[in-house]
Amino acid sequence: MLAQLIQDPAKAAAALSRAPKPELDAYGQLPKLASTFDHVDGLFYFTYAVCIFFFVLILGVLLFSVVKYRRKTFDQPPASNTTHNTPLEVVWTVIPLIIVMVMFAWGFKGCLDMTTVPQAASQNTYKATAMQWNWTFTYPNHPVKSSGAVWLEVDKPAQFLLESEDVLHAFYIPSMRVKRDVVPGRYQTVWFTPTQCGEFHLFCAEYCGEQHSQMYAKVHVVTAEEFAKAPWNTFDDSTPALAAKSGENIYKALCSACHTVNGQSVLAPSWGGDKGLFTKKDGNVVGRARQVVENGQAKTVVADEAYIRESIRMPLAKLAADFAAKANMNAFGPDKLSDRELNAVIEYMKSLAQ
Ligand code: HEC
Ligand SMILES: [Cu+2]
Repeated sequence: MLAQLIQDPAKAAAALSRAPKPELDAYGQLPKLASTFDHVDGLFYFTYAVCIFFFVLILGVLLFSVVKYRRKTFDQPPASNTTHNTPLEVVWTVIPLIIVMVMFAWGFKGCLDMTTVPQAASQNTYKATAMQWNWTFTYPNHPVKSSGAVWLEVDKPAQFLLESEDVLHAFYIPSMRVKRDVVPGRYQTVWFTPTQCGEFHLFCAEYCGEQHSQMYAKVHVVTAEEFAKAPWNTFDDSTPALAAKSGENIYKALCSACHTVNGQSVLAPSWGGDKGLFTKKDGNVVGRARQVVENGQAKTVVADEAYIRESIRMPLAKLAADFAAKANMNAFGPDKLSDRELNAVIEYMKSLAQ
């Protein structure tokens, strides 16, 4: 949300610095970054050139005629009485028809190639799950998922199965010429081969609610060597400090669209500041009192681990009183946030205690 970005200049700066800066070629164009370029860019420039050619031609003839054949006196007779010219009309119908047929055939072939998944891609299938307002990725042969970023191996065809948890979204990687709607209740597929290492943007290209503009993820294209190290697998809860760090990463990927940690409760209760979930008392971290609504009844509870766990697994059980009327949080079940990940998030919340 814009207001939130403005209130938080650090977040705004981070969002801006996330824009990838690929090298442009001599014509100021992107180099070929994915297999899909062959089907999209040539046709795009062809259409563009045809449009410019006819724009100049038609406007030129028009301007020329307006000047040359304009009426110079009121009683000037028409220069010609011609009303039809059959050969001319056939020509200006047939030539555009041929051009449009060429565009159609070219586009249709590209469309077929882009929707026919080759075997190599289907053997390297990712799952991308869209939900308001983030992306989560499941990898072909790896148990650990990632949110907010995905890693691909360069020169290896990849297929994405696209699913939505809630509303219509769209999977859009402009620099790879990839775009497909993500429709709730069905799987969509899309495939491509990234051909250059780098960092690219994945956007949601279907307006899907308040935080739609923040629904983006990073696409990392890396070498096979780098990929084998599973760079997305950064989860580590071996010490409380590492768990808090891992919890922060989860927060950034899944929760920061609504929750802040700086004490500002704009879209959802903040986890930090003087209204945070935990506070320090005699050197111990303890839960703060929370005003909640349970079954329509207002009550006060202590924000302990049990309350927080319930708020994440079953957000509707007890609603934070200030947000009871706009409680829009999705439940994060064990399939989306494992128990260890949930504990890491709680560890992070505790690290925010003041
Ligand atoms: C779509 C926006 C949204 C997202 C994303 C979201 N939340 Fe929430 N959350 C809310 C709202 C709104 C409330 C207040 C209403 C309620 O209690 O359910 C809330 C309440 C909570 C509470 C209770 C807070 C309190 O002060 O009593 C916790 C804990 C919580 N969320 C944790 C999480 C975690 C962990 C994540 C990420 C894994 C997350 N939320 C993602 C909107 C969101
Ligand atoms: Cu979306």
